[in-house]
Formats: sequence, C-alpha cells, structure tokens
Amino acid sequence: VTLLNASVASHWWLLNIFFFLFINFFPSSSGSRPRDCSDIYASGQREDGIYSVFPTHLPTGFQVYCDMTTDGGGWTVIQRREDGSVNFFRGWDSYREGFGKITGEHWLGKSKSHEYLANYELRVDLEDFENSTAFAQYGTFGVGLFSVNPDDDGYPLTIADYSGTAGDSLLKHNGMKFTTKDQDNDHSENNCASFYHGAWWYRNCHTSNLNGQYLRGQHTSYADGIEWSSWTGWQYSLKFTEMKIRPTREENK
Ligand SMILES: *[C@@H]1O[C@H](CO)[C@@H](O)[C@H](O)[C@H]1NC(C)=O
Ligand SMILES: [Ca+2]
Repeated sequence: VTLLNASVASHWWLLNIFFFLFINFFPSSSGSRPRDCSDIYASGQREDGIYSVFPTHLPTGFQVYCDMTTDGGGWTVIQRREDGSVNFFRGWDSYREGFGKITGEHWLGKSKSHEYLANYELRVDLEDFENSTAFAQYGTFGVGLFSVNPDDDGYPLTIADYSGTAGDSLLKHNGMKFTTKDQDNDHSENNCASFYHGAWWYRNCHTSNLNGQYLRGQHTSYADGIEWSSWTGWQYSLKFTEMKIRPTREENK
C-alpha cells in the first residue's frame, strides 16, 4: 500500500546509476526476468558476482555486480573503490553514463529513461589499510524522488534512518544536489567537487567523499581523498568502499 502512495515520475535521467532502482514495484513487461539483484537473490542465487538485470524500461538488460552474501544479500552494487585504478574525478556526463569495470572500481551508470518509485535502502561497506571494516546502512535512500525533472533538479539525495558501525557521514547530505567539477549544485561559493577532487551530494562541503582521490590511507591534504569522516576523519583515504542498494524489505521493519 505504501508503494502505491509513493510519488511517481517519468523522465530522462542524468545520474542514471539509479535508473533501475525505482521500477522494482512496477509489473514487469518482461515476465520473470530479474530487475535487480534482489530479484536474482529471490530466484535462489547466492553467489556474489556479475548478473544481468532487465529493468522494465530496458528490456535488453545490462550487467551489474550483486552482493549476495552481506546482510541477507540481494544488493546491487552502485559504486566500488579498491585499488585506485580508475579515475573518479570526472564530470557530469561521466557520472551519468557510468564508468569503470563492474568487476573492479566503478560507478554504475546508464543513460536510460524510466519511471521510478523510491523504496530502497543503501549500505556502505568500508575498509581501511589495516583491514578493519565498518559499514553504514540507511533504511531510506533515493535520488530525485520528489523532482518533476531530476535532471534539471540535480538529483537531490533523500537519505534517512542510519544504523551501522562506521558512524553516519551521509545524513548531513540529505536534500543536497549532486555536484561534479563541471556542474556546481552545492552550497559553497566554490565548487566542492573541484575543491575536494570528487563528485558527491555536497553541501558546504562534506562529511563523506567516497568518489574522492585514492590517496591510500593517511594524507596531508584535507578531505580530498576517499573519506568517511565519522570513521576515519578527513585525512584518511580508505582502501575499499562499496555502495549498494536493495528494495526495502517490509518484513524487516
Ligand atoms: C590485509 O589483508 C591482506 C589480504 O588478505 C594481507 O595481505 C595484508 O597483510 C593485510 N594487512 C594487514 C595490515 O593486516
Ligand atoms: Ca558552489
């Protein structure tokens, strides 16, 4: 019932990493083909790896990396950092299209259109160079949920309901638009993406910067690495990060 009450919009996206997230509650025109990793998990798959998904608006499908083992599995990975092999200091178009390798560092993105609803949760897994791990989970996650045209609107972040071990470093970004070095939507007189060498839902400017530079642990520069400030501050660039999403499971509430 809550699904039916959620807002619905239809349009072309720019930040299409999220393009398949929101259609999960629409009847699929392609039968039982999985629309995301959660569907694949429900069909019995339990191994991490690459799978094809077929969002309603994109019947030809595409590949994503599914985390089938963390906290009940069914997670569709939308971002990964692990070795600095991919340049994440990119512009708006690149974050729209996506880049990197699904098996390695990447930002999932496709230029696709879709209708969407929002009922997803986000999990952020982190690891430092001592191999310590922590996570942050958010029961509510969406981008452009209340925008008639999220493209024009800058894909504002909706984030709520933190739990985890890494501390919250994202709630202060709630409501912020996405900023890249070539598209300044932040609240700073500068461009936060340019200033901190990343791309994020910057305010003025950030408590997290997971698309920052791969600086490998402690660094003398300020806040321009892969930071999750509540865990490792603003001068420690993490070894590994993974952002992943799945539909909210009502039975978990
Ligand atoms: C972290 O894990 C890697 C891979 O298992 C290992 O090679 C390395 O020695 C570990 N580092 C520390 C500081 O424990
Ligand atoms: Ca600015």
